[in-house]
Amino acid sequence: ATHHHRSAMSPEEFISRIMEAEPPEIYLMEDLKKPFTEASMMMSLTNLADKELVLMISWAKKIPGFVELSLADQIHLLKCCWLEILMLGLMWRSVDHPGKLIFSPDFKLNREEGQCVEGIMEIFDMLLAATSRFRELKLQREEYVCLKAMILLNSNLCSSSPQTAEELESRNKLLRLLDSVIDALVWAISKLGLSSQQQTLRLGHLTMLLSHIRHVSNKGMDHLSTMKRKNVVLVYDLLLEITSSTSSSSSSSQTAS
Ligand code: AOE
Repeated sequence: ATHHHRSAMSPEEFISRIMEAEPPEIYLMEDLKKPFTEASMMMSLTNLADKELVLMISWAKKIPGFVELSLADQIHLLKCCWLEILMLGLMWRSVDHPGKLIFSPDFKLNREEGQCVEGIMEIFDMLLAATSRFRELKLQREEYVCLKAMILLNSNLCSSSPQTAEELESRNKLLRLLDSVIDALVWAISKLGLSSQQQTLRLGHLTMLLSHIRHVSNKGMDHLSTMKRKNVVLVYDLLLEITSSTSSSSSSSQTAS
């Protein structure tokens, strides 16, 4: 009775669609005046994140099926996972540069440079540790894009249970979408020429890393809110980006705050 209609898309096609959705490299294009101060480093990080978040919204919309979810779900998913997505991207860019965090091609930091921002070295160390783990596993690009889509689609799953018929429908779409991403990741792993035992273990290791990323993201959020209390970080309401350009909804101005 719970058999879902599978989407028409093959795992191969799904992966190629999310590969195409990948955002371009972002350059900070600032004269980084070293040595950094707490304010200047946080300013550069915030400027970078601001550009990345705009691209993240267009990225999400290119994931097959995402824009068919209710607008409320789209927003909630992005709200829950934006820092995890940024962090996984950072880890991917940094994977071939042990000891360094490649925020962008023109903004690379090592852990010692974190000294000027209170509490940031602890986050840097967690980011570097997770990055090393991906290096050990030799994370492949196909796997990386699947994991990123998984973070987005999984971020919301355990919160409020759907009430209305519309919420229920969106929820079911979301679950089918998650099935597609899991299939895609399994397919990507199957291309690597491992024994089926090794494939199963790899799937386990990769998905378990997502709980570390959630953990680091929560720590990063705590850190960001202590920074905000010190007025170091500017916050932009990027949700307008979603609501102003979605075609599927008739109520596109209700979330403007
Ligand atoms: C990680 C990866 C990356 O590519 C960039 C950054 C920049 C800042 C870094 C963070 C990171 C890693 C963890 C750090 C953090 C600074 C302090 C923390 C090092 O320890 C993040 C800068 C974040 C700036 C805040 C921007 C406001 C975002 C608001 C988003 C929002 O309100 N909504 C609703 C979500 C919008 C969805 C797209």
